[in-house]
Amino acid sequence: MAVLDQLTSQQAIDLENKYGAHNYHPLPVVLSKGEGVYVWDVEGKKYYDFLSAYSAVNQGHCHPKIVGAMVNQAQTLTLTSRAFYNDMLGKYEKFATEYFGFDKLLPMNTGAEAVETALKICRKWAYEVKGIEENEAQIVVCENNFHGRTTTIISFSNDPVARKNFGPFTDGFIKIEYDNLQALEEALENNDNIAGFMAEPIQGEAGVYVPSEGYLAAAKALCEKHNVLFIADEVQTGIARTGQLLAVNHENVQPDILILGKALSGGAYPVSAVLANDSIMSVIRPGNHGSTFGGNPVAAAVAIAALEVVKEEKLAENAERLGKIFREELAEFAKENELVTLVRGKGLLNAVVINDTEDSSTAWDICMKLRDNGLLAKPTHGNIIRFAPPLVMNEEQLRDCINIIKKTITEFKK
Ligand code: IF1
Repeated sequence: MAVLDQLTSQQAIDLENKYGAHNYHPLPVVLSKGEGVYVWDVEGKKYYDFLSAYSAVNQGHCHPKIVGAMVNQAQTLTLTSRAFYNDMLGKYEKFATEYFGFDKLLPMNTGAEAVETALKICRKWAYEVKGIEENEAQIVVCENNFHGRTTTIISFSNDPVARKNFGPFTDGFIKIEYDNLQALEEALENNDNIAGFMAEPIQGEAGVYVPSEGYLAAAKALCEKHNVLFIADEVQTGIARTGQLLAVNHENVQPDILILGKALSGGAYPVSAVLANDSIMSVIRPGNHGSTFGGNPVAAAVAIAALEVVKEEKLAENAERLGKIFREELAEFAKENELVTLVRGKGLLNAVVINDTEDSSTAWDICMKLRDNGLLAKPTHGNIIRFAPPLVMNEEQLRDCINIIKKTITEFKK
């Protein structure tokens, strides 16, 4: 078999199993093409994508404008490193800072790198601006968080599978209950060493857990009162997914540090960023931080196009409108179907909680049937199915998908 011969699904799965590290347990479907809200497997079967690469593909698969910008830039200049200037990065930084309302942007590639970057900026700010004694800074984070997979980030995870046997871990983090303002207040009070509070505006991996209304605004106010930076990890919730450009916009909150990734490129290329105002970002000086690929011209061209698509195609408004229909329809369905406990979410980041024990395989088995019926979704922790289609979906397609979901669950037998 030549390396690039067309494979069957089983051949592709066998190759990954034999030659790839086993760090994932994918749903058995092998995709070879995508367009808009659809993907196709190698046998030509068409599916609705209800994962959107964990919300990276908000703009839809292979968006022509984004791919066009990428191809065009790839044929011109791909990488200079930051040892030299390139003629795209500054344009992108101006565009993106004005777009999100910050003074400065620091470009990286993956979400985890951007989270690491935010933590480093926060600590340096604590020592050089807030005046915390060196090595004493602490950052408050939330239980059941997901911020990525580097050693520092898993240091404050409480997922045993993500952590076990990867220690020793990084110090300097305090974990509090999510959506609990009193816990935050207690952590901030009587502790002058707190540098920042980092949270996901909606906890994704925890099962699309939407905090109480007002939580983010009140948390931001508490941070201000205690001179602590409010760090929003919008890697998954950002860029129109929840029905606003950022999930913090639902509560009119401007974070001190904003972390973006995933849909910043529309899924075409790894692009992440940290945004902050000058008073914070100015602690970063030459040599403090960087990346070979961060801020490369292809990433810059792709990100500009991806952000333009979000506004041109009114993706936030669409997510808001379709999200309401999705939750209304499935909440109705949950009343009559005993397998569905509830549906929750915001915009087009939603989850359906399956009525079974956390360790049962029901959610997985339903996802297999959804696959058979032409819709791809993935279970998360605790028998929950996440539903997050590309935001370029239209109402007719959404209603078609709701019917597939209802039919699949109605016919499902444990
Ligand atoms: C995997 C979940 C989603 C993120 C937030 C940073 C990152 C992520 C809020 C890191 C990444 C991913 C990565 C993916 C699974 C996934 C995920 F199920 F684990 F929770 F999206 F829902 N902050 N989320 O959600 O970004 O370094 O991956 O670019 O397999 O690890 P990254």
